[in-house]
Amino acid sequence: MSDKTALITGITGQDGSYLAELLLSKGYLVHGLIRRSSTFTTQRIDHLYQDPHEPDARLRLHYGDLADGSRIAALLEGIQPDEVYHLAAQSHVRVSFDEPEFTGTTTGLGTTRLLEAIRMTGLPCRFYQASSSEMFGTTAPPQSESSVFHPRSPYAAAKVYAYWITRNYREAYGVHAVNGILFNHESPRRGETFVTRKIARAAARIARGEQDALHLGNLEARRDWGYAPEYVDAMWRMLQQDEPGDFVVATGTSYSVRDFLTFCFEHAGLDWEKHIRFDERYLRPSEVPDLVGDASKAERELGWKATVHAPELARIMVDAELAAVPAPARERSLTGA
Ligand code: NDP
Ligand code: GDR
Repeated sequence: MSDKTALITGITGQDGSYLAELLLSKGYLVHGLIRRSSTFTTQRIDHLYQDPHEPDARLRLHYGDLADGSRIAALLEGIQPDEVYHLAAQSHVRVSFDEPEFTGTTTGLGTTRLLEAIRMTGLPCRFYQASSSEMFGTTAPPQSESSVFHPRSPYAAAKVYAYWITRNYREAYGVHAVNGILFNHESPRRGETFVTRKIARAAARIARGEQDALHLGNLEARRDWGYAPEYVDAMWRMLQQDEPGDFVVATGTSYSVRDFLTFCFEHAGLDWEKHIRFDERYLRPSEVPDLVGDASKAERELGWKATVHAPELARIMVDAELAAVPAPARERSLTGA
């Protein structure tokens, strides 16, 4: 068991929740940064909750925001983490076209605020940056660590900035900082407005007779979809390396949105063509057509390889929706998300 201390930003998100589980299972003391909001946003980590009044609680949560650099510095000073996993971001590509400036200040500059806090406090901690396959944009597949970036959204542009500032702090100040360039990864904990969860959720609701139609945008985009619990293991492995580096994490396979739709609806015993409606609000002003990752460096140097591919992922997600307690539809069609 480890006696290390980790700080996770974005602990209430999909990846943060799986990573917190993984690190707690390894014996880490886990600190999480959460945003203050008028309602609780901790549903994905409520099962990990530990009474903070207990002196040996292994999960500790702190209020803070990526926009607030002095708060981040104060937290780092107090927590003295061995490892910082920076996962927090405005992570929705379509929403980033509506909120480009906000996306820049959180998804982009948020990384600088953390790195600068590490530099100023002089902490010898290791730093993980949640970089994204979206940075490759229109670069032809397969995409690897040496592929050219061509960001196609304010989100992707902010992630390219964050990627380079992470490398800059590594080169300029010797921070042990790594970029995990993760391709799409999904799970039953995926946010409801990302396409895989939206489809899996609708398939279950239609099968139960709770809704009839699902509105979607571009069905031709191709993505390399993996399973989130496997991907957080790759994050951890990256920070255990003696030398910091950058790693692509992917399955190496690609499927279209239409394929994923077929997998989910067939698994729920449905014909998707009877239920799908096109809605242009879900189109992006510029799209990323085809992502397929080459994760051979991660396999070689981290001993990591994906085992769950899109067809099985679709079954996992639909089964989780079918087993869940029915909830009201929450398609936020006004925002195009
Ligand atoms: P989610 O959208 O599920 O989670 C995002 C997290 O960031 C949430 O905990 C959210 O808090 C937090 N957050 C957002 N804005 C702020 C802010 N201003 N201050 C503090 N916290 C904030 O993302 P994922 O778990 O899917 O992804 C994790 C990271 O990995 C993100 O950076 C994403 O861009 C990146 N990534 C994801 C991939 C994927 O396929 N999932 C692929 C490649 C990269 P709250 O709960 O309060 O909203
Ligand atoms: P992505 O994921 O943009 O790849 O970013 P998303 O699931 O939003 O879109 C995937 C593809 O599906 C198409 N699409 C739709 N998308 C959404 N959200 N809603 C729809 O109704 C819809 N119809 C079709 C999209 O056009 C797109 O081509 C995710 C995020 O997690 C990022 O944070 C992360 O960096 C990347 O994955 C890798």
